[in-house]
Amino acid sequence: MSVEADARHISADPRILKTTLIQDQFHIMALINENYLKLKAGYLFPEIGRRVSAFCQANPDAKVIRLGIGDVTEPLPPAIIEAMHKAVDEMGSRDTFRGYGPEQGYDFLRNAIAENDYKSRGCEIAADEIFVSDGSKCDTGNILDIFGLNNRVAVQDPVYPVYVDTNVMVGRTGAANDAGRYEGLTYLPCTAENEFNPDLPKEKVDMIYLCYPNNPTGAVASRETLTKWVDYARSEGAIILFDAAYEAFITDPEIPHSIYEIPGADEVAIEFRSFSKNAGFTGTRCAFTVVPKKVVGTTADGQKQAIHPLWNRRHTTKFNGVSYIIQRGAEAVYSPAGKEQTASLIKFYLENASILRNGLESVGFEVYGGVNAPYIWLKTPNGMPSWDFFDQLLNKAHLVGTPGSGFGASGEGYFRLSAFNSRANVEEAVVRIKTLFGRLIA
Ligand code: PL4
Repeated sequence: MSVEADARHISADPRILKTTLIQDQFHIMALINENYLKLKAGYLFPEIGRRVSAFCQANPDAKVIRLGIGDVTEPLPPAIIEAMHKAVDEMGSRDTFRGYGPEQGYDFLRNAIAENDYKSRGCEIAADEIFVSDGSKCDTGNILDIFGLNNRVAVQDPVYPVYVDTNVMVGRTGAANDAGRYEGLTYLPCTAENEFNPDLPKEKVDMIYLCYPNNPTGAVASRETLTKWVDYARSEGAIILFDAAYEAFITDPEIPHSIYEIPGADEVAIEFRSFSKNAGFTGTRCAFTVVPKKVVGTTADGQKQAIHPLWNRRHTTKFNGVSYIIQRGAEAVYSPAGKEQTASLIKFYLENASILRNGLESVGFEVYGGVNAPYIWLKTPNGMPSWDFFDQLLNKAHLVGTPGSGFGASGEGYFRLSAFNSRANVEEAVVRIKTLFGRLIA
């Protein structure tokens, strides 16, 4: 008998025996991660892309305006381009060439972030608590590597789908029900009735994703709201995963830009930030995650364990750093010229949001968001299902948006429009909306 076969026969664990028998039956094929089979349909954004491509193929003359996926349209600001050009030149000379950089990011960028995003707002975040990465999408998914599977996780509903899908992938959930909600997750409904700010969970949860300014609803969290969450996390031993990808769009001076503006948050919160939307890096890729050294979890036997070294270990083992050229570009976001130029980019997109909001309101839509966020969240007419509204808008006005149900069950009956587009396209979109809908409310 071979060593492998022998090992199979001596296993006392019936699950192992079952597994090996199945492997025998299928000629010892590699087993898959079956959690992926629990995922409902495709990932939202490729699904929108698929439907739009099919429409464009069938209607090649249609001038489709895309307000669906939140992707920037305006070029990188000149200060950033200049810094990147300089960095390219450095890479072309033996004296200044760089190979692998520190996985956590170059000090020049980590220091600039600590100084400008945190110290300037009174938050004591040290440069070595900042981990530079190639995107918040990856970071919000990858962070799950360092947490136990038995944690109870709460998500806002509707929500950026990455949080839910990555929890399904790692095996923290059961199957989805007909509404698309996965067994094992705690959903926190965000609707017009609660002004898109959910109540605290009724059951104890261990990890909570919060996204402010919110994708998709455009809601923001006041100091009071954030304090409520920080207090909850501190009293329940929970950790908040705070996604602030749209922080730069906050216009209300009373709204905190970072969760660390709340006392005690640096003991319970991890914050995700991105250069994608403030500086136009969606195609260039640069972001960062803040893991304060004071944030702790526990081992199964109750020992306290800091999260920072775990994330440092994960990041340095599975990631090889963002390109030097890109990090120099990100550093330039904090230069005087970079600050001015990125501020005018944000102003431009917020003006787009205002044009969309006004246009929709003028024909009677109930509209939210778009003031401290680049997303408009509207109620579909007469409670129309959100994918039906998507089809109607695409077929009759050649406009693409994102169906609210794609963000979660509580998003049904809502629809998201993105303000990331050229001014001409946004104005044309409003004309088409007015033509298609006339006045909804007489
Ligand atoms: C489509 C709350 C957009 N293919 O660019 P990153 O990775 O630094 O940031 C991604 C991200 C992180 N956190 C929040 C976000 O909303 C996003 C980007 N979301 C959208 O339309 O909702 C782009 C989506 C992209 C994706 O799958 O992320």
